[in-house]
Amino acid sequence: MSTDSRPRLDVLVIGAGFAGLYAIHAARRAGLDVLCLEAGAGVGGTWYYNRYPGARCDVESIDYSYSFDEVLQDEWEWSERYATQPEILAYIEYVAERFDLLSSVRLETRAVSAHFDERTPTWRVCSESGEEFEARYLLCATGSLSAPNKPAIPGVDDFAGEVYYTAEWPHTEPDLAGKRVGLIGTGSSGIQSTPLLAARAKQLTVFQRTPNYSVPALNRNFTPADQVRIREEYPERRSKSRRSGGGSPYVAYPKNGVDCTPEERQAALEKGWTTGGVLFGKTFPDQYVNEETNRYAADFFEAKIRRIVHDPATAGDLIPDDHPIGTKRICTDSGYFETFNRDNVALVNLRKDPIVRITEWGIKTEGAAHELDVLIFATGFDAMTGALQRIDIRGTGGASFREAWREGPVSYLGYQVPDFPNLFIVSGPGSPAVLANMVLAAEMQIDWLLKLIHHADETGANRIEPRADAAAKWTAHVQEAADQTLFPRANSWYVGANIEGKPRTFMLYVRGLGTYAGVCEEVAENGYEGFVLTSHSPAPAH
Ligand code: NA7
Repeated sequence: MSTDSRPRLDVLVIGAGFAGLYAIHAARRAGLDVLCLEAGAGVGGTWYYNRYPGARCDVESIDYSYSFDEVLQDEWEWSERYATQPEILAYIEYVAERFDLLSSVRLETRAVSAHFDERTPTWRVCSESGEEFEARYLLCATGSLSAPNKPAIPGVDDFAGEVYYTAEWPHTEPDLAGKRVGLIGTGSSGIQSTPLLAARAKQLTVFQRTPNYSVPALNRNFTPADQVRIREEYPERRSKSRRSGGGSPYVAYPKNGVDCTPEERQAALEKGWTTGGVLFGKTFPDQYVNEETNRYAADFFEAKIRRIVHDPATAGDLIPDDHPIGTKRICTDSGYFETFNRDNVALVNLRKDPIVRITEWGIKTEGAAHELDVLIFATGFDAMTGALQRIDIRGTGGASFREAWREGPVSYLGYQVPDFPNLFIVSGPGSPAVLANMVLAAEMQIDWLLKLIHHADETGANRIEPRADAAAKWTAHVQEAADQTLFPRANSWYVGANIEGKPRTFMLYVRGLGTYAGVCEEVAENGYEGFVLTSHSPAPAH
């Protein structure tokens, strides 16, 4: 096939979420010709789709925002400590317009295949409608939590009422007034939506398979004085965040939990709880590595929940006992546990009373028939690998990407996979991804990758790939780093446990953003060690 008619881009980005949009901006700034394919009808990625009631980010808004432009940072005002999905989406759309990013985005263009042509060497990407794109480099910003998990519960298609997925929430808000609503799933999406669904519906029944740890977000509106303070503190805040583990400017209590007196420990946990947010999960530096410290935090949590939830049996059902606190992403909520004190809310513990099947009229569990008008699935995602695996990616010699990750994702630094030259992944397995502030992490990764491309261009190389041994070593290191913590104990999506048949490997780099950025910097300083940069003359077109 001739390549003459097809414009050849420098960089083709897949996905116009936070990462993909920044990639457009940064690539342009680097003088590269860039285009981005986005399956949705608008930009925003995960924040475009997850518009369910109560959807918010659990990273503070002033941290979960771009840092690449100080003027942008200065002119945008977040209204709340934890922004709602509409405000985050409005921000993303604002940035897209302000930097004219939309002119490089093809909306409603789902990439379905990507094949590497060794002769040129370029990537040829095909959209669902059959359109083809060709680029020297393919940058997958496909998201960590973007491929919805739709569990095949028996009878799932039989239900005659309304069905919604939190990850594909309709643009027109469903009217739940007077309706009996069933909610399956008690991860972050289920926990955030529960209080609002309960307030809108006649009756809400929450079907819980595994109880989850959730701490009060303690969200609040920012005052004008906050806005001044935020601007004053921003430079320092950003620089601390980049060096931190989680991409936010917080430090743990200065002492390990096991070295504290009981009073000191209690006070530190109380401070974490009343500060609000996910950082309760990291109150002590040893909380993720030491079972004893983790237990203190879990016991503290349990006492709080027993005080909030009036019915002791319901409280008991809501308290996790299957994983150390924080080893599944801790949730943050605004009145989740309190909602179970309402007369119109019921909890079904699926461990005691499992679902037999979904029927035309609702959900039949072993012990009861739950008649419903609306069924909502907050059942999460085929996280980290799902979005990439849904594209038919072929590398050198026709190597299949799905096959390459059949036993778990292998990558070098989370960026590249052997046999898939010139393909880069942002926020993928092997990177800190969702264990850190995704926006700062994506900026860091994209800046780093563009420097690598620049280096290749400067040295006349047109093919970049990782050494197989470097990828194997990094992948083993990611697992070993996790094995030194309590993280692998949880049946979380971090290990793929939420998807049947998915290989169990720990997919995220637990040592944090600052450490990861340092490793990447060192690799670059050492001449991009572990990467192979070569020059291939394009073969003449036929
Ligand atoms: P999560 O955290 O993966 O939660 C999904 C929930 O759905 C969880 O409670 C699951 O139970 C439940 N689930 C999944 N499949 C089933 C079936 N078949 N039956 C019953 N219950 C089921 O996804 P979220 O969208 O809430 O949050 C994802 C991330 O977004 C979150 O970590 C934050 O980082 C933001 P399980 O625990 O697997 O037993």
